Amino acid sequence: MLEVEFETIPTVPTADEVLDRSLRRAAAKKKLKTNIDKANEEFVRAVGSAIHDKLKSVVSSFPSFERLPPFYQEVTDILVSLDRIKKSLGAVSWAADQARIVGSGYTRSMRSGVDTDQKRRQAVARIASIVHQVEDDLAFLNEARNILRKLPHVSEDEFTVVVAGFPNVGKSSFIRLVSTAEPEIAAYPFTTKGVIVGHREIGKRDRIQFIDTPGVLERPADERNPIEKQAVSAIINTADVVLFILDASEHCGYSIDDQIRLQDEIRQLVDVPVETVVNKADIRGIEGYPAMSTLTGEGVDEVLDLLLTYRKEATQTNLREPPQPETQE
Ligand SMILES: Nc1nc2c(ncn2[C@@H]2O[C@H](COP(=O)(O)OP(=O)(O)OP(=O)(O)O)[C@@H](O)[C@H]2O)c(=O)[nH]1
Ligand SMILES: [Mg+2]
Repeated sequence: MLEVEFETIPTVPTADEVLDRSLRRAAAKKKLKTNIDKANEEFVRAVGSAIHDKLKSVVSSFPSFERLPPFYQEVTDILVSLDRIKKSLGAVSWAADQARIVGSGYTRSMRSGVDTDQKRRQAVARIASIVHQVEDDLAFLNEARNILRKLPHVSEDEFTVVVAGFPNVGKSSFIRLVSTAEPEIAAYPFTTKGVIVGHREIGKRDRIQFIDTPGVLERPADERNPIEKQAVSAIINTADVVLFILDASEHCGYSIDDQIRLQDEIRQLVDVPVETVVNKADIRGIEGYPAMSTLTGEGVDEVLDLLLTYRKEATQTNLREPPQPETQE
């Protein structure tokens, strides 16, 4: 399983923090030298290399986005812009190299006979200006880090049901009933603002992954907001089966026709099965679709059983392993 390491990205320091820390370290080294020229030389070399190391460690604390699963690449792009992250990482890496180059250049220039105190001050000013040039990049990377670390863990290996539909139709109510996830439920649209992951144990050793998504409106893809775009990305990139929930009561605030059009769009977007069920059947059902009510619990087990039939098919076709006998579960 490819682990997504967003949670382990440490806080990205500000430009001033990078400078203060490196100057303090270098000052400690300078104290060890008794000859003033040697001390200045050591100081400048140490500042350059401390800044180099710190900035490079910022860059390497971010994962290489090309190697992440497509869902994480897309969501990163939706939430913080992949291009901007790459540009900022490039700028910080450049500053790291420049700091070391300038540090060792000044170190070499401190021959006997030159005013090494003056050289030291010039070197520190040059290096500080390099670090300040990437001040905005460091601040942006810290914002990105704060957003990315909150993304849920989506496993690529587990059989995954993605629950989709218009806002307010009862997606989160279903996820709450059948999985470990505890999404917020409320009587207004866009209660769920990001992808939420839960699990359900199947037998003793196995589990499936349930993904709750924000509601999606029936409108052109480029008009969708970032919340809807995350939902579409999860549907396209993570689902083994999509559970599309219709609200026939229209209590959600949207017409059945619009909901069916969205369902058709999603069927076109994915290669996996899309199972459509009608929720809020305690108010109203539609002929021809399985019905459930997350309020009364009616029909929910049947919907789960239906989803699990896809899991068996996926197990047989993907893994080419014989299904486990039912009696052992
Ligand atoms: N009568 C009835 N109400 C339901 C049922 N399921 C959900 N609701 C209500 O519908 C509203 C929306 O439920 P949520 O589960 O938050 O819907 P959602 O699809 O996750 O909504 P978003 O996150 O906004 O997209 C809440 O007021 C629920 O109590 C149901 O089976 N019957
Ligand atoms: Mg929800």
